[in-house]
Amino acid sequence: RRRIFSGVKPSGHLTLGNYLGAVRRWAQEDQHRADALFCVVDLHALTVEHDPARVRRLTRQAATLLLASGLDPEHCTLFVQSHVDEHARLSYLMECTATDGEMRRMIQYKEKAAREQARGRSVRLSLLTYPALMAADILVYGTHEVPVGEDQTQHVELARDLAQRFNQRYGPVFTVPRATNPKVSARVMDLQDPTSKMGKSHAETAGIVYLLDEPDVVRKKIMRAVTDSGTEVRYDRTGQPGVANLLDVLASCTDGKPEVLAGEFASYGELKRATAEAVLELLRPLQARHAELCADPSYVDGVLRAGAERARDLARPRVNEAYAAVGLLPPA
Ligand code: AQP
Repeated sequence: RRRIFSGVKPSGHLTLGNYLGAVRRWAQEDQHRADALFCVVDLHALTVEHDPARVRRLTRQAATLLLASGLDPEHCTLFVQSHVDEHARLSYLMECTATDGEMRRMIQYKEKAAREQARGRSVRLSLLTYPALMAADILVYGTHEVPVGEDQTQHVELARDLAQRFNQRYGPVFTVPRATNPKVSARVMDLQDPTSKMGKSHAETAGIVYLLDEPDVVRKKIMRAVTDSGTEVRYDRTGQPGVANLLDVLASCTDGKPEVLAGEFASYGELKRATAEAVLELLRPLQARHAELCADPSYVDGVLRAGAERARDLARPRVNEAYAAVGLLPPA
């Protein structure tokens, strides 16, 4: 059976971008067609300055939101990365496989390192080596497919390269994975700055729709979205990025085509109203289910405990094999 792995990082509250770019597909398609593992990748949240209590809270919240989005423990394995030691164990071998230059070329590293420096903070070494841990997350399960938004594709490609290089050097230990992106909404843009992606850890929150935003807040954020000069609703990602982003979101929520939807609106205001309603429609059941799950924390704990047990059992033999393959003496 094909294996799928993907994750979310508890570096902020989950956004509409996370949902449309990744989580929705995990729930609606991936868990039903493959052996799917989904993970709250908490170690990755330590790569920038963080508040420990907040990371702990966001980890639980992310797991709860994944369940509220429809991940079903009967159909997939859901767990927290730090509960499965094998990720960190394999990460070291990935650091021994990757090169310094490869890591420094990652777009996300360049962007996030610049952001940390602009805030007067030093850049943690783990921000640079992040893709090695992410490669370990993926490769440790013999993953075939990694369903992600566009921003993570470069990291999955690096994981591919590392798997191939490792196999060439030491023998065929790893499956070579590939990234898959959704057709629409692979990159949801910030409503206030439609040339940059909607990111959960950004300091400016007016352009970000969080999955747990109140309906009034969602409406306000979408109605205040930056559009472009002009009045005609056209789908033009470079010429009219703000309008195109709204059309993409609407298309993604309603299963339509952005080019076709463009012809249905006479003004930006109408487009915004329709988009806000479509987003609210999408969030309503998810928020209701989230509230139910919050009332039953022992259920969430049980899911995460069972998920980590299964993940550990799957991961351990492959990490042991990789350790032996590189020449480490197995314990007697
Ligand atoms: N704006 C987006 N549009 C489409 N997909 C997106 N994803 C993230 N932002 C968008 C996808 O959501 C999944 C989980 O993301 P992540 O937790 O790994 O974080 P990230 O990719 O680093 O982006 P975030 O959410 O904006 O977090 P920060 O601000 O901390 O970097 C991934 O599949 C991702 O592609």
